[in-house]
Amino acid sequence: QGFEAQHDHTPAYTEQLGAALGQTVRVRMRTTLPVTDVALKVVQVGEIETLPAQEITGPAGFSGEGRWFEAHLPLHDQRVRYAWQLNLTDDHLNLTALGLHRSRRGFRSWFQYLAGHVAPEWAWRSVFYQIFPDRFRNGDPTNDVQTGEYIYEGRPVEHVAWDHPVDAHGDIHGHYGGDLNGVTQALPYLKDLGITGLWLTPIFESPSNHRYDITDYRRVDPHLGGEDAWDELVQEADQAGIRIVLDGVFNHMGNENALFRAALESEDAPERSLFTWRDEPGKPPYHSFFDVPTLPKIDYRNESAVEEFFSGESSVVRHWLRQGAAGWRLDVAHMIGAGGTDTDNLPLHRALKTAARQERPDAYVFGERFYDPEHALDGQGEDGTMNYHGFGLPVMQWLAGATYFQEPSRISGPEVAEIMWDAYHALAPEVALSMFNLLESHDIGRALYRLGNDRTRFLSAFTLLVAYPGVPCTYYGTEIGLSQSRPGNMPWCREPMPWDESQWDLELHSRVKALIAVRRQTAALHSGNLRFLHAEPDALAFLREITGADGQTSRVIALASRRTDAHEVSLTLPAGEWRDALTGEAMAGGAAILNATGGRLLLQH
Ligand code: ARE
Ligand code: CA
Repeated sequence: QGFEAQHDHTPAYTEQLGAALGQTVRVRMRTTLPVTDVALKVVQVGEIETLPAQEITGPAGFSGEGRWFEAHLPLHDQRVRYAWQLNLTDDHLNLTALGLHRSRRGFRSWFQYLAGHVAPEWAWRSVFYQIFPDRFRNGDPTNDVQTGEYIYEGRPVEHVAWDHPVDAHGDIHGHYGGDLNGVTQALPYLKDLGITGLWLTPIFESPSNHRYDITDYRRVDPHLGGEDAWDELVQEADQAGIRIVLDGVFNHMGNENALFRAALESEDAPERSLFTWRDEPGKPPYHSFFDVPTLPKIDYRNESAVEEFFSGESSVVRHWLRQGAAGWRLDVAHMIGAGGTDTDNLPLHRALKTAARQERPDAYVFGERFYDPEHALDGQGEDGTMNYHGFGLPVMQWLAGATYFQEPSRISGPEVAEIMWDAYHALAPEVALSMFNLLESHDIGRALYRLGNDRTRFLSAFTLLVAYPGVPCTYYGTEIGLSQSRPGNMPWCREPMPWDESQWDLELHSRVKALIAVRRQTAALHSGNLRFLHAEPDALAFLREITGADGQTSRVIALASRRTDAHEVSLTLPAGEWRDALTGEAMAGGAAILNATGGRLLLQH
């Protein structure tokens, strides 16, 4: 009671992340318990090895209490699980990622170290902005798709005026004319907002407005400004300190792609084996994404597909990293493969990642996975995944009282905290920090809309977004209050961005900007650990903490509520002086009653 013990991945406690297989890493723990001695327990093949820990002087400058112990963690496997054993006079306790316990708990709660996994740490410090190019900004009207310019899925495409809201025209056939020239023009705006990363949904030559049906993976769509617009964007973004992650559509290609055309032309075409063929009534004669005929599935049992997209000397993955992209988001990552199960296909994902890292050592590669991603996150494949399951979906279900399908869903604060905590500690810390966090996207309803266009509740959600472990990404237009005209997911969540500032929610914009600034300035939010402090049906709070090698500790508490009325929450703040990041209000550690409405961030340096 009242005793504590601490170990985590931060510099004071873990000498280094990403050390290579076969090396040894110094790990430390601190405790206020009256221990006689401390040991490190490491899972070795077939047994648990118990290694001695030496008492050491804590890092200079460390102001917290307790004695420090250090042990040498041997990296004998890609993932090493370990826990601390704290021996007392006639008893012992165990310290795992879940805290202090009398029993040693299951291995899933032990600390984990990934040998040789180099995380893209720049992404931890970044704030991303998702752009759906056709809808963000029209920088060059001369490259717009014209009405009737070509036929797609049996219907002529249409040019839609920018001020025309998305309706039936906005789906698939409607092109608003947004382009990369527009993104370049908006860089000062994005920089001012605090954005340092962009995720662009597909930009390669394609007939639809979403461009997930790629005709040519090596050409930037001329309707987006072509390669010239890309080169200019990359250069100017670099000047503005903004990196760009591209959308890799590798599970399927577009049915107008030359490879697929050739495969259709003759039964003997070598391209036939890039696809899988079938004969089922009512379905296309080949496997495709959700049986959509325009999206034939690529079969990676064919080595030439692996070469063309991933491993080859000038593969698509390598090509665009050479052209200035900073990483890849893998569309339907769980589907990309060679016909087997998702797990069978993991070696292919590792090959993709290896190629990307050879080309750019800090390339950020993350997969789109709506559900359980743990098996794919061992550090050798994807750096992280889109964090729908462990962040965006539960947070929004809690705040909105509905899933994004508008199904009612009663989920309370303690349940959300449990779902998030469970998803977090299942991953190695540097993987959890590389998860791509989002509240919304071009596939699911806009967060603001799902929250009844209520700015207060939205700011609660956004507070959680900037404070939670992982890489925060906000969807274009969210910051100025862009919403939807009717319920549902796509296409309603893809309204064009209004550039007439009289239509903006300027109050929202300044709050979002302030929260982004706090995220960018606060080390604990980039790479700190996570501990939930409090959860009640309408409110929750967690702590992020980092102790540097110099012993300096930085702490942040995020507090969020789903109520719109002034709403008080009782919390026990860790000792020391605290300051509200936005209002500057000072408060002392200990019992506190705080108004949680709209979300808050409290800081301690
Ligand atoms: C279009 C229309 C749809 C229509 C569909 C079928 O917009 O209204 O139902 O055609 O005719 C892209 C376009 C979409 C397009 C689709 C097919 O962006 O607009 O749909 O191609 O032409 C699941 C997958 C997830 C996937 C989503 C869409 O698991 O990986 O569905 N997301 C990626 C991209 C999409 C993209 C594609 C895949 C295809 O991000 O933008 O679509 O390349 C629940 C379900 C999930 C489902 C999720 C979201 O959670 O359980 O399985 O995700 O909802 O809908
Ligand atoms: Ca245009």
